[in-house]
Amino acid sequence: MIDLYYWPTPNGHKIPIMLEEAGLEYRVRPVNMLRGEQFRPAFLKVNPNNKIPAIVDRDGPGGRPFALFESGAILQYLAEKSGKLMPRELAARYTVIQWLTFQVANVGPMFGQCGHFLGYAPRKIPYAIERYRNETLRLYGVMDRRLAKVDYLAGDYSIADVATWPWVHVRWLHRIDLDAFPNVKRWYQAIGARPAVQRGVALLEERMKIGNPDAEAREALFGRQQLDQGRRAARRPARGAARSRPAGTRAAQAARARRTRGPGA
Ligand SMILES: N[C@@H](CCC(=O)N[C@@H](CS)C(=O)NCC(=O)O)C(=O)O
Repeated sequence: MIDLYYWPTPNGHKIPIMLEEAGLEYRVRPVNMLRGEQFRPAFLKVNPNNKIPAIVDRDGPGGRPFALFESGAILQYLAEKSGKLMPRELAARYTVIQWLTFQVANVGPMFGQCGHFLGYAPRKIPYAIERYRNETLRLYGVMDRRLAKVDYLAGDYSIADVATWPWVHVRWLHRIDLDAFPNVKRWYQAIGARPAVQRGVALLEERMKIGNPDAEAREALFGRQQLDQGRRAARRPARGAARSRPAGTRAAQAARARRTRGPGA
């Protein structure tokens, strides 16, 4: 049994898709990052970087529980554990790792910043929007040229595709027209037709909220809690944080912990 610490976002989606593809048993531990649950002490023990996704494999190496964060590491672990979506042969294996790293080091951060400045920033900053949207378009171009030559990023369907697909899935936030990238479009549709992908991306779908954060979400995602992981938030509220509802205080966090099921709750 694998505990999946999760919230429905592109980085989150990668892991239930892989768990479904691999046929591994898992249970969901929602971490509502819009309400600051990523700062709960029980979750910080699993991921000190206060981000989803993370897992605890109750039957890890040596039969002991094993905690893991960073989606790229989790995907590799699940591929090794299941023997799925990662070839054994050295060159093919490193081609997968190369395109997986391309996702975690390029697609995730650049698309993420593009989405931030288009959909989350409190004011529109043309330089930042142009910079990150251009990078996003450039990366779409790299993928489109690659996918003109091969069916999937690393040749055969692999964890590199599982990592990348959820970011193309939310392309509306980045104002991307897939018709401009026909090979990415073909790839996106082929992967989206897989039942495991459809099951994975449907997990907690009803709670998915991308862009347009309310004051409490803005404080949790970009406020002072990010600097002190919720420890000193009661003393020094972030500028612009919600004033009517002290989202970052320990008391508010404790009240939410009682109301909401999640890690350690
Ligand atoms: N490099 C990390 C990125 C994870 C990440 O950015 N997660 C976001 C959601 S997509 C998150 O948990 N944000 C909450 C926070 O930053 O407090 C990975 O690939 O796992």
